[in-house]
Amino acid sequence: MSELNKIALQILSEGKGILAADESTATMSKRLDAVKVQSNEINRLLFRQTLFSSLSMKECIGGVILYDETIRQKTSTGKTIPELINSSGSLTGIKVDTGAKILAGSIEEKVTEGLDGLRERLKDYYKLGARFTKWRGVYSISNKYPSDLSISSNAHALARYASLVQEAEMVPIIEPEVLMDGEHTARDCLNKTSRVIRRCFEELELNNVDLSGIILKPNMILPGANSNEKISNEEIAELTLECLKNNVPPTVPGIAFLSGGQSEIEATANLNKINIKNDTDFILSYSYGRALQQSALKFWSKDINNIAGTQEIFDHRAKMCTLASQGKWSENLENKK
Ligand code: 5MM
Repeated sequence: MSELNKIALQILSEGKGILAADESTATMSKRLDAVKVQSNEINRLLFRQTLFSSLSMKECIGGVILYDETIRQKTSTGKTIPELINSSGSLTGIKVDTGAKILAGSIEEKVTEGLDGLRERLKDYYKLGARFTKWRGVYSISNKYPSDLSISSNAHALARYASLVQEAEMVPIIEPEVLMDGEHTARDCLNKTSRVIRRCFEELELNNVDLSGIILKPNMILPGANSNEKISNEEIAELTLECLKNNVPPTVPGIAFLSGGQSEIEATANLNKINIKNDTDFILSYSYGRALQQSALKFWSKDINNIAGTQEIFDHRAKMCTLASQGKWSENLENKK
């Protein structure tokens, strides 16, 4: 078993998942504006360190993805944020892409940037305590998108990123996110996500990436956010598993879904059903941003010094997600806080 494979398995062991707290300053400011808290370095740190020092970090959160600002911050007791995360047995991850920019040659689509100088930045992040990384490609769905250009440009960048990360002895999370926006059906989402993921693996193999030392972070297969189609958790689970079985090589140890704008309960219920129906060898867990933090953020915004209350809300969410990644969640557990 390679060191990278061990790290990937450690992050996703025993139902544990990943807390995606890597919102860029622009996105975090949007989240804080929405709950009427001023977005400054101190408040961003306060909210995040509140989550990172909660009880569920030990039992539920195998890894936390940070943004550049946070990995360099210290808590009031002088610990660095990676030290705080590691103290509960969780691993520190870092978002290393520099964001999705308009793709030349395609009017509306985006390609994720950040390869320039990445080898040097990775050395720095390793010294700061990171053991895994994240890069997110975004794809929109419509009758003409995602285009072949967007599919191949993002796959190429993801693969070059992954190869550099493994060279730096860290585990790359590969996040090809097919967005939920649109009126498309779940079948469309299945077909387009399948093409996207297939192409990513072609490029990863071309770049000699060790597939046993990565974590895939895909979207679930869902109808578009503006579609009239209503499908059950059961169908979502079946389509999602079909997509993974047909397109992800079995050497990949773990898959951690993004929540992509689903509510906390939807993201939990769908993950639970996927695990109940899981007939693959993949570990199927979560790497949620909004679906882990939304309620905690709302509560915290009412009194940013109520650390224990905020942690209680976060602990509950993390526990529900960890149960879901073992297929042990049920709706009535939501009320037993
Ligand atoms: C937490 O949000 C991440 C960063 O977004 P920006 O770079 O746009 O600020 C994002 O990549 C996130 O990790 C994934 O999209 C998953 O988050 P959700 O909220 O969809 O689970």
